Amino acid sequence: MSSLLCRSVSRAARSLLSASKNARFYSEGRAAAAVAAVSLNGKLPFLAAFHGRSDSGNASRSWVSGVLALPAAAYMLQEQEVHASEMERTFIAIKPDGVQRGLISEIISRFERKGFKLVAIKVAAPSKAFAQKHYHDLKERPFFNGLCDFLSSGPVVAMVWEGEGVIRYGRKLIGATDPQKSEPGTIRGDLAVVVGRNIIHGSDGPETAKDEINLWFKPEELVSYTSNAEKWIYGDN
Ligand code: DAT
Ligand code: MG
Repeated sequence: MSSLLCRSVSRAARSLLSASKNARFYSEGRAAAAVAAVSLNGKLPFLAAFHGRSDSGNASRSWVSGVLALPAAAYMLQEQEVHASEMERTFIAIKPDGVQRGLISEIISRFERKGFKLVAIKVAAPSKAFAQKHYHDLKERPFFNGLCDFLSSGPVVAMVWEGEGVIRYGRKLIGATDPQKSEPGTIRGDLAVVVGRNIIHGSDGPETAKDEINLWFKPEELVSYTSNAEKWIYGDN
């Protein structure tokens, strides 16, 4: 299919899906896709004109594959909309040691390659008071003051990552708090040596994730979008 045709089909599928949102069949992806595929013939008369051609040239073959792609495209679009509203988010920060050691791209790429989606990012220079807020649950610990001095000593890359199970799995990617105990293959296991310089922070549960995202970001700094890869990262068989 030409890219123009692809765009038209995609637009038509999208408009059909949004039109069908209030209809009962919206909850059943395959039914919506079937309706979309049938209705698209009416929406794209130039496509319908191809219908019934008997020659076996490329145009005919690409029309056939186009027809087959329509239900799938509509189904995938709908799947993505459902996913976007259900996805979990976590707060991840590259601490001053990770930034100073040039590990920003290394750390981001591990989350990105896994299939998680970056929805917010900024370079911040937190004050000591801000660091104390961030680590408030550790205020009784002997290392609290040094920890807050350290977090406020340099740039931090603050991020929000989104995906199914991202809070728990993000912690797995990061590894144990003490890099001496982190497994090889984890971020701290591969890239850090001591607990006081373990290069990365990750929320440890749904409540802290929500609190930390709210502490570091304004709602308008979080960007909701559908990534192109999502239809290949998520799916049930
Ligand atoms: P995590 O960062 O894995 O969630 P945590 O919340 O228990 O770990 O502690 C926050 C940070 O405090 C941790 O990343 C590094 C520092 N820290 C933890 N235990 C420490 C210790 N015994 N000595 C020095 N710093 C420590
Ligand atoms: Mg913690």
